[in-house]
Amino acid sequence: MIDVNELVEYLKEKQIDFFCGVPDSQLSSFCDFVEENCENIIAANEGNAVGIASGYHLTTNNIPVVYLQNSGLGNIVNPVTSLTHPLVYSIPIIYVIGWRGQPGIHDEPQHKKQGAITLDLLELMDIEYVVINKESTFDELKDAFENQFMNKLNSGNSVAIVVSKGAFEDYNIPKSNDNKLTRENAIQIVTDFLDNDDMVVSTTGKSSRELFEYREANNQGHGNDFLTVGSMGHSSSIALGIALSNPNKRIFCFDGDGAILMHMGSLALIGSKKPKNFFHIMFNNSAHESVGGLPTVMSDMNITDVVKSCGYENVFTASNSDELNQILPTFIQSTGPVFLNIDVDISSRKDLGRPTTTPIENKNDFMKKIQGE
Ligand SMILES: Cc1ncc(C[n+]2csc(CCOP(=O)(O)OP(=O)(O)O)c2C)c(N)n1
Repeated sequence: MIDVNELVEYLKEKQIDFFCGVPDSQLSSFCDFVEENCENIIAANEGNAVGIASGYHLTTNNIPVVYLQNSGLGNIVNPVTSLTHPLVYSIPIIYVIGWRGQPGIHDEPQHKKQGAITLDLLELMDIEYVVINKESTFDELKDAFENQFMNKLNSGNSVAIVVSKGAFEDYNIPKSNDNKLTRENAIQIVTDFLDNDDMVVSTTGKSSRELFEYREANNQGHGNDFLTVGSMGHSSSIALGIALSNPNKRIFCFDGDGAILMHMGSLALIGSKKPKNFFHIMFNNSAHESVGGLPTVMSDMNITDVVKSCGYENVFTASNSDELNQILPTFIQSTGPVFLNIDVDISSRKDLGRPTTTPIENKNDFMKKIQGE
């Protein structure tokens, strides 16, 4: 295992002390450490991080570090191939990549394909890499830097540390906000207000898992819910596609603040298309709770102003269960697109399960239900 402190100190000696990225649970020690001890920007999405890192390099000539879960590789393909690649501007970046879905290690379905192609993708993009795992030592990683990486970086190429499960020693910073309502409780309260005909598209991470468990506990089946297990940031677009072609059904998007920020352009499209049956709910902990709880910039902005100026018809907010229970009857009778911000704390149950049905079963049940079979 590698001590993140030792790694970061080593990088700092080389003037590598700028970090930017999107947090990942497998990288949580690393992300927590740089958040507490370094110049660190938590980006809206991974492509955004590559852009910021490139800007940093242009003004300092120093080498930035971009961290991401491998599910974010898709978001960096464009800036890696058309901005930082040696055939274009040749901007060196060190990537630290959490390897979910690593072949041979059990993981969730959304990680399988990305896990299988992670190293190939890096090769295709000409990013040289080392894989670190539980057995790896700092000296091995240091050797890779000295003998492989530094030459590459100094000639304008990017490199990657691909991080298997358990490769970093534990490091944890406490996270909290002032809210009392849990996301799980808020999801349960909202779900209790829905009719049997209402359809839900829930976002990536623990929101979908909490919704799944609540349906299970209530014996409601899962046909009303499309769980966006991967594809972070796209649940509102999926919900928009559904809402536009099913104007007679109410479509609820259960979103997260990190997910909304990741692909915020979707808000403008929803506001512009104005589906009357679109109900957008953001469970707002201003954090990436599902992957360790580091902050998003949601607390620095006024989301209600943003959605209003995007063209949403109505906007509501609730900060505790009483307010939520009071607002919900009006909210669900409103003309969409309508937005509800619910402030929630940064926590989740330790024993929270994962969907026991497969994505294909989920899709089939959902399609049956929405097509009225
Ligand atoms: C493209 C991409 N990047 C990163 C991740 C890892 N990831 C899964 S859930 C999550 C945090 C989601 O944050 P938010 O939407 O605020 O919901 P919360 O977990 O706080 O409820 C992240 C970063 C991912 N699945 N996909």
